[in-house]
Amino acid sequence: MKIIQLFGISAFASLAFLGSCKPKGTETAVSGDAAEKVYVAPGKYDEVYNFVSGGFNGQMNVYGLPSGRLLKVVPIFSVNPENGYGFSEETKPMLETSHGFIPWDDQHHLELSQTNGEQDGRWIFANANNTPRVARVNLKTFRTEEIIELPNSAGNHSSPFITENTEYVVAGTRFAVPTDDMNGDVPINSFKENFKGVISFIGVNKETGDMNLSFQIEAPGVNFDLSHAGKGKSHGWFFFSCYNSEQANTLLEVNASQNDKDFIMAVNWKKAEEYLKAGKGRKVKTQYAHNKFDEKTQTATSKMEQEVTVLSAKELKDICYFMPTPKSPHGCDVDPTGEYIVGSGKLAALIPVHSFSKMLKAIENKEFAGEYDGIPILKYESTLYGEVQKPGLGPLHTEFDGKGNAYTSFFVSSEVVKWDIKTLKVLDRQPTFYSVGHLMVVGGDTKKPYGKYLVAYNKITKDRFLPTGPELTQSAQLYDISGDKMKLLLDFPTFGEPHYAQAVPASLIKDQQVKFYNIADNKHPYATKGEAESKVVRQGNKVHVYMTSIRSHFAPDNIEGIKVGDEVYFHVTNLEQDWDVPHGFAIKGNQNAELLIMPGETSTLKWVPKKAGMYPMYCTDFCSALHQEMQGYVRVSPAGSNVPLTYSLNNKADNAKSPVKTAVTK
Ligand code: K7E
Ligand code: CUA
Repeated sequence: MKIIQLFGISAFASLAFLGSCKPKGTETAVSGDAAEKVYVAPGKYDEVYNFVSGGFNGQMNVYGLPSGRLLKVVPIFSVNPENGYGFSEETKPMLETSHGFIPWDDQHHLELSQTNGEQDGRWIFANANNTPRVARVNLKTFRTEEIIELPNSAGNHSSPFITENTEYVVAGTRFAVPTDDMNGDVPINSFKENFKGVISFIGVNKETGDMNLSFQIEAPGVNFDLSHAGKGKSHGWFFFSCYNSEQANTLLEVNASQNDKDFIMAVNWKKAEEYLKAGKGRKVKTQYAHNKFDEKTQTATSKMEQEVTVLSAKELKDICYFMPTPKSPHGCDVDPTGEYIVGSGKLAALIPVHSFSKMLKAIENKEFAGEYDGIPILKYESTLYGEVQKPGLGPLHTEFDGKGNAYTSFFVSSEVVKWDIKTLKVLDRQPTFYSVGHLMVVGGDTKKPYGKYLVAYNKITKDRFLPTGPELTQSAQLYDISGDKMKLLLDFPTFGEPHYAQAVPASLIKDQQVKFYNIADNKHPYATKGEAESKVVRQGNKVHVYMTSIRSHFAPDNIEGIKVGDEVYFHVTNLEQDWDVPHGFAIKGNQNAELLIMPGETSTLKWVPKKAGMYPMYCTDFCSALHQEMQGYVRVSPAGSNVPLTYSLNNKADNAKSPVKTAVTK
């Protein structure tokens, strides 16, 4: 999110002072023992996994903390040539949508699965902002296993936040849009009649993690921005910040900044469940893709779903309530006890803290200030616990340390501010370099934060790293929050544009890692479980190569008789049964990317040679001392040629032991 542009327009003079400013004290900000605290000696492990959203690179990046070392890039919503995600035949279906195959998205928020409000290390969920989707990544394999598209939505921003037992992953639409069963082909200025803000509840299977779109709630047409689930005493509720209660459809930086207060919408999802059971939902015809990667076949499938059940917040009076919240709230964060709901108004000069118990009372006593599009508005004073006064400028996001403290990021005044949740007193402030967006405390949005570290994900890099042309690297900063005062420890560069992040003690995840796939369990329809089974099969103009790879050769490695006009599928099975021995596969002229095949896995590269010639293929991953010998040839003849389709391995003129075999033709 490029908030800075919010403040760029001079017509909006009252806000001109809010442009980001460079904090003083860059040099003195780091204390003496910082180096010691982030030093992870060679051969030693980091203490924490940090999962960082990739923003406009569509991926998730995994760092070790406190070192800030990059461990892995996990492709989720964008194709990744490095390992063939979205390029191999097996993974292409993961990126199917109702708009067809989409190779990219904008990934903002991540949320780890929880049990009883604590991290359980099973899955991490990710949102796609542009073409609304939610993904689930398995933390045993660090692979994206499932992606579900969201109908009736656009700009899936307040997502993917989860309930305390991962009952639901929840997603609110940022753009209000006409629902899919309405004609979306309407004048844009019919916003007020036709546009709705829909919230999706995605159910998660406790054992398998499988997602399904359980129901949606149709709410007024506003921009839902961020959210968090209630926890503990507020379990059963969900909270969404929204802006544009003005319902502007143009020049939002001015027109959606008119109202003194927008809202946090409280959703009673247990109540919504009751209405769903009672059949109060409307079945809406729509189309959305549901894509799953099956570990047994190592293949993804994409299914087009046709219907979703929608509950109307307007008709079912008691599932949604609006809590007025100053100045276009962005972050919407719930403290570890579930009592305090913090709204961060991007343009506010204070931080309002709502009380869950006061909210319940206000609902009971009908302390309403009116209605907004049929939804009751609670009185500001009735739900307000208190306001943090003069905290800084441009609050965005808040996390918690489990010791009664909150940490809020301030974009405009470029700082992290620590304050006491009960007394609402500011305890400490530290500059960030520069203009922090999201921040994250390890476990900071769960019932039991781990605390210790805080990371600021900054929007502006300026002078922090060696310059690299017009675009500078993205920047994160690590703080020690174990003492009374926060201490800046480290700068580290990040990929894409990080927004939210999650982190978990490494001990929860590191010992559950899948080391390789058991070849005996490989149910891929084109698996080749031994070199002797390798073969080539022609079916019309389709040629299937059942190929194996093992240090350091392919079988077969000589193929002749491919013709121009053929579609060749290299199904490469990696026969290795050892940790971290992938083989790669690429062939001259392939118009996709390499394959990177894990031990015991089968992956498929589609190759359509355009002209006759000799085509070398090779392994791209340095797998042994003789990796450079891991290569072969494919001979391509003109269409209609009568060169027979043959294949071989180790067929030398003076060695008849490995004869050339003729392809099976079906
Ligand atoms: Cu960048 Cu959560 Cu999309 Cu705030 S959002 S920074
Ligand atoms: Cu296999 Cu290099």
